[in-house]
Amino acid sequence: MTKVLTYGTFDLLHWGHVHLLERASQLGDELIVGLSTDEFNAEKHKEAYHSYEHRKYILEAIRYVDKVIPEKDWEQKIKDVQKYDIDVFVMGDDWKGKFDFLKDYCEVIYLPRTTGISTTQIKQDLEN
Ligand code: C2G
Repeated sequence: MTKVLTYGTFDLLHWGHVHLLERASQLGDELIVGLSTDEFNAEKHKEAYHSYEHRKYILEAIRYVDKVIPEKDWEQKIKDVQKYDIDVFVMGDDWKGKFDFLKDYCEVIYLPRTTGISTTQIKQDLEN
């Protein structure tokens, strides 16, 4: 049983997010998503449109996602990898290199980020 882990805010869920989740799920048998809490988003200098509970509700409806856990801080990843017996850690390659410390605990894969879509772009387009 290969277990995959990824993290993110996943606000205003769009096809770039889903494409990441789809590819991550194809790397194993179970995909766990660490979803940034509203408080952690503030630490990331992000303000999500949807609350944590609503973003969790949406993610749990996606066929590629098996479990959603809260991402509360930058320090929890090693503990999460050990707690959930993770084999593969995945992030979009806008994070390339940032989580290489996890290579001591599991495989680390950065997938190409989907171009042409982002939550920021959606917000900007809707403002105009
Ligand atoms: N992503 C993507 N293509 C896009 C937009 C996002 O592949 N067009 C990927 C990102 O690379 C990330 C995931 O989708 O792997 C979630 O993106 P965000 O919700 O923006 O997450 P982020 O703010 O990058 O938080 O500890 C890690 C952080 O919580 C990551």
